[in-house]
Amino acid sequence: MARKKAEQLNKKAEQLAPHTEDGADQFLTTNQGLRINDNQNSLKAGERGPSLLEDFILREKITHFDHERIPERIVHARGAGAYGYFQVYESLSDYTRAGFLTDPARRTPVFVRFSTVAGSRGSTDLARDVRGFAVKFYTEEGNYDLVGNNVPVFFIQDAMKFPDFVHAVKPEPHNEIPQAASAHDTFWDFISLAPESMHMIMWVMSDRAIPRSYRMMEGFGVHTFRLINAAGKGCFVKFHWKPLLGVHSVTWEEAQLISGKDPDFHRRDLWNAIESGNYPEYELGIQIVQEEDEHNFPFDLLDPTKIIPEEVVPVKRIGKMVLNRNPDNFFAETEQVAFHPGHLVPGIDFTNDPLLQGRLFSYLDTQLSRLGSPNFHEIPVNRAISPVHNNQRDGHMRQTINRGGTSYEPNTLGAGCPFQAGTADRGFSSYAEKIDAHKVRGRSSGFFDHFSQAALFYYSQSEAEKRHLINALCFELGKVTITDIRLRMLGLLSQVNKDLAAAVAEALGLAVPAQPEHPVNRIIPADGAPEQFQPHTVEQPVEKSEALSMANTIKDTVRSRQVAFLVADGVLSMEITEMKEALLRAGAQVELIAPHLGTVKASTGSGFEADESLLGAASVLFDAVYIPGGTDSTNTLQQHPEALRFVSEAYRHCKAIAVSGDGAAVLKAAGVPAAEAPGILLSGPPKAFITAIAQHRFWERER
Ligand code: HDD
Repeated sequence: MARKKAEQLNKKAEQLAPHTEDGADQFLTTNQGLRINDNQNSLKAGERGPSLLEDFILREKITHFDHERIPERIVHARGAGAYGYFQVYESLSDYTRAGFLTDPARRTPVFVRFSTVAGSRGSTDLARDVRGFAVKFYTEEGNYDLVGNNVPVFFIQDAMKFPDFVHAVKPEPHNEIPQAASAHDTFWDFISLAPESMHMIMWVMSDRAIPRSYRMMEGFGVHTFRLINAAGKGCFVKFHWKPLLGVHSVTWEEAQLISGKDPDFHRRDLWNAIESGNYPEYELGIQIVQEEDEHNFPFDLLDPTKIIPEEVVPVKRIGKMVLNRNPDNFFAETEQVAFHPGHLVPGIDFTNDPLLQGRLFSYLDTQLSRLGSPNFHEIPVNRAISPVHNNQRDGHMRQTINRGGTSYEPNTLGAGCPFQAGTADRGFSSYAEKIDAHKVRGRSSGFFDHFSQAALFYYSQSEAEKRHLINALCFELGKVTITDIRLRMLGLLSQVNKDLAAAVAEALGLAVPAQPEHPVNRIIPADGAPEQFQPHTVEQPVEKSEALSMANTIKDTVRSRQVAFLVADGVLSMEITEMKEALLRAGAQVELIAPHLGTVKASTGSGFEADESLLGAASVLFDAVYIPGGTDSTNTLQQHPEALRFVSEAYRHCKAIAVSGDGAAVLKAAGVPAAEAPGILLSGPPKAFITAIAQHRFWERER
């Protein structure tokens, strides 16, 4: 029902329909439409004889199978996608002439793909990593792709270094170890020689790199882009996605456990949320900087390792994206979707950010090897909903049948068609930026403050977030086997924050080098660089930014949160029903976990069906735990090692736990110091539990 409604509202869904196949109630056929009468046996010379070469049905089937795989993405190979729509709240015509940003009546279909960066297609969702957040807007003026991440900055400033960076973070080339992890020598060797990465390192060592859900993370366009209005006036813009469920993460221990219990955790979460009508929602935000203010910041707007603090330029929320439909086929849609920062619409343009400039080459190029043909735009998920007419022809797997005798322009034989579009006809024209410069291989001197914003990020974190960040660095650098690399990292960290460096040094059993060796000599051109190109720090306009800490995020909803009820035979029925109803009303989801599957006998009534057994379930897959009373039930749970582990893990991971009556005995048996502990509710109405779950975590329990 929900799917039907979403489809009706969406031009993209209409366009996909004729390409969508459904075998229900249909005969099995070959790819040529021939009905097959035996799909179990190959054609043989006698029942015990050899197979015959003439078996075209067998050959077609096996040939297709042999070619099922395509190269995975060189980065962002692991991902999950969904369809939905975007709608702007009010016209942004002061800034841009992009139709989807100026017409509040328009619902623009979107396809979004979330991803990790380093791991292979089959790797865990819970790697410590940046998450990709790529949005394809199927606008009426052509496809617009906002290919961003859940972190607002990047590791490097120039695309020239991207292959080196990716080689360093990917599994090491001699033994292909480790998978989907940055905790290894080559990554930290590279980072220790690239001080420009320090701001990004703060983000990826923070809990932002282990999100609770794709639905609970921010997205950023990262680069400064440009908006252009109908009068041709340009301004700079940074794009933000703000999730309406708030920004939340799991702990590193949880992430590692989830990787074993359910490596598809994020993918499953996204899928289930959409199937159950809990549509992920994000507001699009923009930070606008007028051209005349370009140089009024202590950093360069073109430097992708810098943010504009929200306290300096507020984020204006301009519209909402809702994801309301899962793809029908993972390969056809999520795997074959092709994003490209160069897919632009009139009213939006690039800046000279040197990272962005390199990306403009890379994404088109990579689709040619990944999808195998310049006709990848004809794959249904990639097709624009606006008409496509040009003189590009032929190539592998061409699907369009172009009519007419001309495929060149200008022409008279085809009456000059297809013809160019002027601005009034929504033709794209590049922003006429004035450029008068020497051709150089170099960077602006404004790019060399590598530490101030890293320090700003660290300083803006809550105590718990700082602790997690330090622990992450200790974990990662602990996996490094070369002492020199660790020392270089301590040198760099000490330039971000002395306490941070000291804490990491202590865990590594090292001392912070007194004179941190400046590794910059390794990254500047062989001819050396003058003083202003050496790393330096510049005072920032703010000391602290609230927006950088997840502690300040929205904590007012339990919508789609997963709550485990631990129950056994003899459980008090009333205590289940009352709590369950309250949680469901608040939008949470409940699963009954019992020592055995099937019916759990209750104190009264016919009992309850268990959703999972304690053997199959795991606390890390839930947001909160409830233990209803009932002497037999709680006695059984107290004797059950998996029940005790469930509870003690939930406690260690700082989740809300509620008990009723003698449920408290289970906490005691699990070694949970219940009295007075924040987030542990020994009695009280369901409302108190709901408020506690909405808090996400009680980090104060960590100490
Ligand atoms: Fe990239 C994929 C995001 C820098 C080259 N990138 C890719 C995806 C995301 C990003 C979300 C996955 C898209 C999908 O789901 O299909 N990339 C970023 C961001 C960057 C960035 C936010 C910096 C701000 N990327 C970057 C650089 C280069 C690339 C500097 C090369 C010069 N990225 C690629 C690629 C990929 C890609 C090789 C792999 C698969 C693909 O493009 O389609 O072209």
